[in-house]
Amino acid sequence: MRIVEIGHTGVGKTTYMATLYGILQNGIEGFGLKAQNSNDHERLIELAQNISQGIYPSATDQRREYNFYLQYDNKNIFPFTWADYRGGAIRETQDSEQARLLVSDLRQADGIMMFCDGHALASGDIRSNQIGRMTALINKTLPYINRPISLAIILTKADLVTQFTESMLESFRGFFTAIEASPSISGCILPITCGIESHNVEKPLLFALQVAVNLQLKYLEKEIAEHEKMARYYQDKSDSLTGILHDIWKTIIEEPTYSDISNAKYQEVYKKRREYQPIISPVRALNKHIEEHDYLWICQKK
Ligand SMILES: Nc1nc2c(ncn2[C@@H]2O[C@H](COP(=O)(O)OP(=O)(O)O)[C@@H](O)[C@H]2O)c(=O)[nH]1
Ligand SMILES: [Mg+2]
Repeated sequence: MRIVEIGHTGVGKTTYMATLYGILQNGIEGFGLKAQNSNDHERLIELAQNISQGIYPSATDQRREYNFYLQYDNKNIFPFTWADYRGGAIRETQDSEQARLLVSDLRQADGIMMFCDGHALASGDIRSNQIGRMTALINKTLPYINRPISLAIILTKADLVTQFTESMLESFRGFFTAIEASPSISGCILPITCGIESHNVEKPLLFALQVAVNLQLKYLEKEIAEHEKMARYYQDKSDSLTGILHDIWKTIIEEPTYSDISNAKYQEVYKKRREYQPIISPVRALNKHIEEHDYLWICQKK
């Protein structure tokens, strides 16, 4: 699973990722995040500890990629990659290396998190967020995406905003319309705070996860149905008179009988069901979590 975060410099991407990592060390709804690289782990934990004391990170100016394992019940469920872009990439010309990487990353993403400085937005400072450029970038990418993905718009520094109003969301209207019209893209917008007191930090991740995990479940269901169909097909064959004769002959020449093939297919079904079982309850937990909370706007595709 790949998450790409974009947003202008200084809006709070690194702060967010470190805070999230810190929170997830204790797990949420059974989910956890573990850096594959121990240096990343230490760096993120240190940043998270500082942020929780009100000490924010210094600016990053590089694209950084973090490789995590997503865990459930302390077991790795799948690898999880997180690309954190330096804000410059969204402003640069077509042929800059960073901008090229960003576009290709967006096309491969399972989840996009778009960061906007909520405080700047509330103060009517649209320019410092580069919302127009981000929207243009994403709109350029959407036609290449035909699988379910999530797009979470994160309004950072919510602690500095008394209230988010409808009119503050005006610059996102086009996005809402596009997502509502898309058959496969789920979207949401919500305010978050990172600092001594954090708020809503886990929600954008849970939202992205729900979309990705539901997709995985759907694939598995389809695979199980196909195996089951084949198993039944060979069982019916082996039950017929010609099938019985065929199987006797195959037994003599020591080759797989219809009955053997059918059994092998049933084994596959059994194996797939065991794969499927551990994801069911996490998905339920996520569904519950997402329904329970208030987003400024949310649109989920089933
Ligand atoms: N008050 C407040 N300030 C924040 C919050 N998140 C980030 N900041 C401030 O924004 C600055 C830039 O954050 P950073 O994560 O480096 O932004 P990035 O360039 O997008 O990675 C930080 O140094 C903080 O001063 C937040 O939730 N609340
Ligand atoms: Mg940063």
